[in-house]
Amino acid sequence: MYRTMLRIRRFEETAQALFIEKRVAGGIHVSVGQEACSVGACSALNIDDAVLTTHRGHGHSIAKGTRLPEMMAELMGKATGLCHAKGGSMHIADVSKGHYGAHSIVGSNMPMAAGIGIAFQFENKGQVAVSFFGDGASNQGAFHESMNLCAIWKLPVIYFCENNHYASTTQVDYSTSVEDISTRAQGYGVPGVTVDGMDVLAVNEAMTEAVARARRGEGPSLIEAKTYRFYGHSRLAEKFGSYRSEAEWNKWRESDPLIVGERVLGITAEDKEGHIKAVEAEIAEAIAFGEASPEPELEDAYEDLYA
Ligand SMILES: Cc1ncc(C[n+]2csc(CCOP(=O)(O)OP(=O)(O)O)c2C)c(N)n1
Repeated sequence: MYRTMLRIRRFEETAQALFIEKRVAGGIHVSVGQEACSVGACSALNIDDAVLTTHRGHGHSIAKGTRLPEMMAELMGKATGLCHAKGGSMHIADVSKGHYGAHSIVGSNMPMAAGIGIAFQFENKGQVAVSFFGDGASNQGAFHESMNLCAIWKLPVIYFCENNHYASTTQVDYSTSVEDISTRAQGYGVPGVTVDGMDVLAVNEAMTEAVARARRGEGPSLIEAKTYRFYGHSRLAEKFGSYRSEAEWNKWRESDPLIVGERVLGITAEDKEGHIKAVEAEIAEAIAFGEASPEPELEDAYEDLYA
């Protein structure tokens, strides 16, 4: 779990640096600070369970098992990218790993998870579908409509809210009618729980319970993980300043998921050094693969189209 959190951290910081150098194209939203959510949640899943992620989805993809080289190539707009350069950072998909796409329209992946939940229930193989979303997305109609349907049909769907306290620059206290988003589950007769989203084990424990419930045919759950993003909303937006204070930012840095992870997972200084070395090698390999890969051909634009 520690290695995967570190892998996500380094992948995203590297992708951000490459974005500054214009070697990564399009938009980029990093989830640095939220690694315990991705890893705690996905480590409770099997490869054939489904995840549907958001515009801030690199962490979920890596935690679900997506390989770094093809992911980096996708961000760099190369033909060898996971989606042949048609997705980029915000639309990564890797169905071979049960990753049914990063979706940039806020809230859009919740009804899709419900749809996959219907298929899973029909096939009856005990698979679950997980929708990751932010605090802002919990105010979307899609959240309420799809949770109601999942509840009445007892679909194996898990709603995983990463409450990082801001939707772009709008604070959750301003935009959201409840203190704990998990309490909204009560309105649909669904279990809801709030956990420390900086603690990978706390997240994993809540997720393991929700997965077991879904596999038993008892329907959906809502998990709210309270977390924080250490960088700005997107691209190179400021870390703090116009909409959040430096003091608040510093306070959350004390519970950096990697620091908490070292403690709760019992990582020694020697372990840490080994993990850092291994991850740096993986990142170097991913960059080299992306750099060496060809650009897509113009005629490739007509492939992968469905009507
Ligand atoms: C339906 C829709 N409205 C607005 C946007 C523009 N937008 C992109 S990300 C974002 C904020 C989302 O906040 P939240 O759901 O809390 O996720 P976070 O960015 O904090 O991970 C907005 C408003 C969008 N992509 N889709």
